[in-house]
Amino acid sequence: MPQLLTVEVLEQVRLITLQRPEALNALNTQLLSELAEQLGIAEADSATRVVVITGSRKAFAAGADINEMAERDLVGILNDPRLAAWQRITAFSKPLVAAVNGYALGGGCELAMHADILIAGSDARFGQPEINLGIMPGAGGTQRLLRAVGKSMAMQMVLTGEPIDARQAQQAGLVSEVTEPELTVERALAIAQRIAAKAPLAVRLAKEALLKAQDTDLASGLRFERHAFTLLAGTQDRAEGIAAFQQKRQPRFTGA
Ligand code: DAK
Repeated sequence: MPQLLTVEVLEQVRLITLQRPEALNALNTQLLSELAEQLGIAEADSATRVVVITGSRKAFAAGADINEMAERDLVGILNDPRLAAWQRITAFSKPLVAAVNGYALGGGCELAMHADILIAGSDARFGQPEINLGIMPGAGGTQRLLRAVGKSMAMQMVLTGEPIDARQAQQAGLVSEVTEPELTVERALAIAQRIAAKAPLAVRLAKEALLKAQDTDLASGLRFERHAFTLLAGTQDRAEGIAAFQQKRQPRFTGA
């Protein structure tokens, strides 16, 4: 049973809420492991189409647990069990939506950037303050942030450690929508439910193709897109989608 997060199954959407309020959801090994485990369960459950992850009104997550980090020397970091958890989070193949209120700092910002879609409350703060601790981002913060907000803003955020607010994050392209803080989860769930009604294999391949755009050259990305597009021609859901359009009715996608 997870102890530092809760999971609600809302038909085809799972809502994971980080619950470590006494440390502003700082990602200690236990919380990160529970999160990775729950994503594994969601991955394996064919009824789950989309996952939404959120924190509290005050903090999505205030970073890695600094007290835990203080106990790790170089060898401890090399053998850090959290690395495996981060890899499992990165490998999650279904759509992941983050509903971010309050602080998303350090590893918390990096976790939010693992999401495919970010919805932020107007009070959200995104930052990579590791430089203030004499370290630097270690869970993709330099790579994903630069791709999300561009070089100049990423450099400013990582080198000064100063966060940006929700509006700046939206202008830079890090988040797609800004809501009133009390509506962030609701909006994220509504988006998740919309995606959940689509053909799962098309969603999965579209996600994979979009992520390829971040880490490959254009020709390879286009080749992947063509292969993925062609693969979908073999699915029943494609036939259903086209038939539903022609018969002027809603499609019923099954994932086959
Ligand atoms: N770790 C542990 N405890 C934390 C914490 C954190 N990151 N952030 C907050 N807390 C705790 C505080 O210590 C405090 O606990 P008590 O003193 O009450 O026991 C409680 O949460 C409430 O925090 P504050 O009293 O400080 O609350 P404020 O509203 O005054 O300030 C704040 C909120 C978010 C501005 C402040 O708490 C803060 O600056 N927190 C630290 C933020 C930070 O520096 N984050 C980056 C951490 S480094 C890696 C993967 C990941 C990483 C590295 C490597 N690999 C896979 C290799 C990531 C590194 C990081 O994230």
